Amino acid sequence: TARSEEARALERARDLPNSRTATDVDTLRRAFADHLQYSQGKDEHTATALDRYFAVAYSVRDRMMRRWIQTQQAYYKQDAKRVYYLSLEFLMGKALENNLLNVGLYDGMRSALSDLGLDLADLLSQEPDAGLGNGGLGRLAACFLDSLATLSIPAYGYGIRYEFGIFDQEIRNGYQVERPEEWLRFGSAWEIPRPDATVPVSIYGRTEHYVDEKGKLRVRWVDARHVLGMPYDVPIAGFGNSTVNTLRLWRARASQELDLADFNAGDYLSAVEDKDLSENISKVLYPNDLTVMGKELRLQQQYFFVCCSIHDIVNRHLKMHDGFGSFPDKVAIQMNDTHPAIAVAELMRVLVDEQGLEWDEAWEIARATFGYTNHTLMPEALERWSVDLFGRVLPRHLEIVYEINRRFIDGVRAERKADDGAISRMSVIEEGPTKQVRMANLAVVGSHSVNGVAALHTELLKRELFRDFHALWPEKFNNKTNGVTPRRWLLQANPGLAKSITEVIGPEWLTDATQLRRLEPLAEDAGFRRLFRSVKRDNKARLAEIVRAENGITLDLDSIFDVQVKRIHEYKRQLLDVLRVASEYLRLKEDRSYDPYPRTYLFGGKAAPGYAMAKWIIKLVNSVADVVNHDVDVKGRVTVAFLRNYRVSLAERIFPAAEVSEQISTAGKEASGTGNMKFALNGALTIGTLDGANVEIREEVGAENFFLFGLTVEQVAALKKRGYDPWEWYRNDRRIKQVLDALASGVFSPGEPGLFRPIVDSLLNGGDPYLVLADFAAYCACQEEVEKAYRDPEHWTRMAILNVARTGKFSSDRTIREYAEEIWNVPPVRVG
Ligand code: IMP
Ligand code: B1N
Repeated sequence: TARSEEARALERARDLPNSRTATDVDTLRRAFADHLQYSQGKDEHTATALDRYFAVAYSVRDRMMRRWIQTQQAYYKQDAKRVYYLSLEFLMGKALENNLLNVGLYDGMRSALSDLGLDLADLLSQEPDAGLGNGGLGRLAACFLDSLATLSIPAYGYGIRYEFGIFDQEIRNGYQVERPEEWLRFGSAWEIPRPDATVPVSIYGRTEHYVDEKGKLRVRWVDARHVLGMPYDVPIAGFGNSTVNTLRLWRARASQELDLADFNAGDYLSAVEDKDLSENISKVLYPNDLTVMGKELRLQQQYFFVCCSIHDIVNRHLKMHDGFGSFPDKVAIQMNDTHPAIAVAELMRVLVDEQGLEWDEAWEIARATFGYTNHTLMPEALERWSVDLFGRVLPRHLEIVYEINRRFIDGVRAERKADDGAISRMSVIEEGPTKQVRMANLAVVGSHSVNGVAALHTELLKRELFRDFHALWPEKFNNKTNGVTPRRWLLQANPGLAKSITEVIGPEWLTDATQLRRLEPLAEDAGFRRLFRSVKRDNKARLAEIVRAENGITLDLDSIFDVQVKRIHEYKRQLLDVLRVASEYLRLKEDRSYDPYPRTYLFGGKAAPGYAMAKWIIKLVNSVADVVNHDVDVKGRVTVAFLRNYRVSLAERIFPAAEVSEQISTAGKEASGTGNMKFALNGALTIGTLDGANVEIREEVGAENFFLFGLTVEQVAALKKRGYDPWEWYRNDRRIKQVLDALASGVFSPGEPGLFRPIVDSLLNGGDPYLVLADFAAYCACQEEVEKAYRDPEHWTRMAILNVARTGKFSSDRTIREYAEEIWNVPPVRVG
């Protein structure tokens, strides 16, 4: 056939000498030289560091291309079952170093460049972070992509190609200032636009019910506005195999022929202005972590990327299959929280309205295809759309949601499986003054699997948020404890430790993290402990260099590096941490004989732009830092720094340097946490509550290697039930009274005495909903235990090594293996 003719000719053409495939050092250097010349159009006089970065990136990308095509061909030829991970966030960070390591080109490229007098590390730093996410949920999606490719699972990520990802955080006078981050200003080396695979998307308009030629009652969506979704594909290479999967990100483009053509010549300019409006859909990531805003544009984003993705998935299926009988055997779709939950209604619309399936058949297919992961119990993060807004933007989907709900409720009623109270709580539509669509209920009803992200979180889901659903469908609920990729978070971030580990136990841990257990005996090896400490010290020095350059603060490398980095949120209790630091300061001031072990407290994290209290917490950390760092009385004992613009690439510097990991959320509030895992994997010891995955981390590393404090979920509930009055704690605990009085009187805000009233107020008069005061004393006592342990360096190092050795469970490879086997039923497809 013509195609195989073409294939043979292409193969012959590719076999000619070229600089794009071979991986020896000389050819890598040739590839770099060629890309500098032919792709960047630069010579050694005009090339910038960024040009050189691009030349390296393109050289690596070339070497991923064949594998990428072969992987996709293998999936096609084997008609493999695919997994589609739908997520509004993918917090990828930088790609070059990760790709170099995953495809095995790191050492070769470093030598190739060093022969040219170039330092690979300098070029790596040129790449902007792809910050297409807020925090844990988005970074989890990125770790999952790495594990999916490494486990050879046929998988695709689907999301939005935001023009602006998470904002760049500046600190001015101690306050957070947000600036847009133009990560695409110089173009991306990794994305490949696929205009040929563009998908039309409808929004607004109305529905028409009609009878078709066969006399069947059908519905069409008319008078809609149209937008186009253009895919940009990013290759995702597995580690140590030949798999290259695809992350497909959709960009909104104005639909010229559909809408612009409707305007007559006189309206030309407004027609072109209108184009901007449609393209707004993929402009910016909503910067809220764990709060929903109910904005129309956000609903448009959700539907836009879901519509494009479902269209793509259905098309790929129809290319190989005649109908939808085998759809759930060939397709698994995982919804990352409820942000893509409209997919349930969209697949129903496509199957019923467009493909002409009967409702019951379509519904069975949809349920068997979808899985839903819940990531939080926080009420402010539960997505609800007013029926009004929903019906205006997505008129047909509202009808479908009503129909799904009607059939669901009729079924439950008919089988007498729930009482009226339970039914109204499970209804997808919340009745009341303004009716709302409950996206979590839609996701539960429309999926065959609902999972939480840590054992405790899943138990609370079953007991609280989804209690009625759990009683109805207990078999639907399951736990998948989160994980992180050991490639980025140990091999890449902490090359010193990774090398030491590989030297003693070999490289198998990179794809089987449980092998880290073989380090356990090394905890008793004084030589290994010395090596471990020297690696940690080098990492502390690397981080200290950043803090010196950014904050102008010189860190004491002999001090304890005590770190809390994560989004700023009241439930995460950065306040508990900083209030204790402030209290330590006051104690040092009043008691000249108090001699704590020198400690450096590092904070980092972004506040949602509209979250006033989170912004006050940032200001407080910076103010405490100003006072403490400049007071000669405490100099050297306590140092505080707020690291601006916490992001994936900075995190890669922070975790390896940390010694104490602060995981101090109010019990029951943190669904899992993943930063907690990255710290432990890098040998930091956790001070933490029994919350999220902390519980399982403690189980793995052993209670004696974990600093536990604070109220449990049950104790929190009991205290609240009894009636928690923070004033009691204020009156009865001298340290609490002292530090809150100091805050209120302006000790930490010289010249602005009332500045921190809002914080004191929220704790004392606002009811202290996250029990900062109730856990304060226990936290302080536990920190004394931390200090005592640190004073014995051999003992501390033993504990740290055991933390590394025993955190293999928290590899995202384990998590993904569980999803693949227990939810998706997808076997791996080996490539090459
Ligand atoms: P995709 O799923 O549309 O991205 O296509 C994946 C891969 O399937 C492509 O890279 C092709 O190699 C292969 N493929 C798609 N359509 C055909 C076909 O009609 N014949 C042979 N291979 C195909
Ligand atoms: O998801 C992470 C967990 O480790 C964290 O504990 C959890 O807080 C986080 C709405 C969220 N849950 N919900 C969100 C993010 C953005 C948004 O617009 C909610 N993030 C989490 C991974 O499981």
